[in-house]
Amino acid sequence: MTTAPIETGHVQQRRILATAIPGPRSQLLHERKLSAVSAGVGTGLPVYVERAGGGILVDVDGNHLIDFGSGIAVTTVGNSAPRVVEAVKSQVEDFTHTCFMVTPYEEYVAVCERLNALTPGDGQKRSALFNSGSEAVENAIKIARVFTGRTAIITFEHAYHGRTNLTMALTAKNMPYKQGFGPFAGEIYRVPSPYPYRWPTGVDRCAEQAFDDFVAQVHIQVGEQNTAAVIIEPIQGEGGFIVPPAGYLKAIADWCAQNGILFIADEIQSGFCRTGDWFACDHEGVVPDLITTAKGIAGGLPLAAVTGRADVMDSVHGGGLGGTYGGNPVACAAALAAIEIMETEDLCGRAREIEALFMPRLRELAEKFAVIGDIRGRGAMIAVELVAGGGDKTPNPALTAAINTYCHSQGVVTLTAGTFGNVLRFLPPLSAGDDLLSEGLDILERAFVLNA
Ligand code: PLZ
Repeated sequence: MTTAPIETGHVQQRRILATAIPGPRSQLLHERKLSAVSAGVGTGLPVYVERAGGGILVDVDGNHLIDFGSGIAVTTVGNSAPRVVEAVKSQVEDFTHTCFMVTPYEEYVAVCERLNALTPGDGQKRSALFNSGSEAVENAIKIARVFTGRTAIITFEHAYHGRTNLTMALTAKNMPYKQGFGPFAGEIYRVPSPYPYRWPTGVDRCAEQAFDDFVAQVHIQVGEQNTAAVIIEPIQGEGGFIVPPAGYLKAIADWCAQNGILFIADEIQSGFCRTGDWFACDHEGVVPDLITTAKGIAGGLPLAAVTGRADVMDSVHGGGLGGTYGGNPVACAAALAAIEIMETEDLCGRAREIEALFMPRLRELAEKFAVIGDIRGRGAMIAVELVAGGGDKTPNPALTAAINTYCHSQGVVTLTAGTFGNVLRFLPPLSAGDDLLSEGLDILERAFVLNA
């Protein structure tokens, strides 16, 4: 039996393989998918889910899979967390939509109050709510441009900020996100990412040189006076869980402040207890001017936000921000419940426990398998980067895919990431118990034994 730290609903917290993965019912559904859904929408593991809770996904064939992905860092409080379900049911019975821009409601205001209080910094803040992470990022850029009267935006190598036109321009990786979808939004400039493991002159020089490069390139290519904002993921997500060296984020934020440039932290993947703090910026004492959030905020319902300095957020003309569904009351009710769970169950502490469980196991693996070039991340946002091995850092996407596929076949839903497709990332729900997580790690270990 698993010791689940928080309520997990009615899903048995055990891995059960009832059929091959994917099973016959999933395969039938997948055939329907192929003839009904655009080929442009991919699926990492075509098991069709019927129920989920705690650390388990149950598929239509009765397989119970261990969830190491949380639907890409969304179900931090667990799937269908009982308190979220209650809040949603009650809100659905009251009303489902009015459009906040037409006739407002308390839930939207309450979510903004919570965001203003929980995000880094003690100053006066304001928030605005949207539907997706990409939309939040787009709006953060709009707000930064209005406030500064400048247009240029600085983004990083390995960055991921979304799939809409402006956010594709911010995103670094061409395949699959950008290929053929241009032209992209203008006035976006890309600078080197502080990637310690791959920094050409070595990890020790990364913080200082990456910062110097940043300053030089903004000055030479863009001009500080033209730059509205720098947008950065405090831990790069899709790019491969790249953790900048200590002090780097603070140096960039301070430099931004000196130059009248806004510092935007995209905490869509790293926020809401995922890294062992409410937000990854907290770890370094960095206070962004604007912060974008989504994913973990609402226990699986679609909600996103921009939160930031009141003077910046209020610089936008009335009616300049909005959208039909932004801050939908059902999503807001879910967010209020999810945030309450994070607080009362100390999910930041739980994320740190998960780090303490994963890290030693991964270090042991790295001692046995030279193909593990790097282990990194914080809290329950952890990754291993796979390389050729023996001092050769050539990315190893083939092995990464093989290990991922093996884990899937054994009922562990792992995810890959990384510009070079050679990163296995672990984002378990914080509601998953230690036994389940350990079992998932046992299977990961077997995947290395069989494939590496
Ligand atoms: N910013 C930091 O991680 C979404 C993308 C999955 P949306 N990451 C998962 C995929 O392949 O589409 C993300 C993120 C960061 C922005 C976003 C975008 O958030 O809610 O997917 O729009």
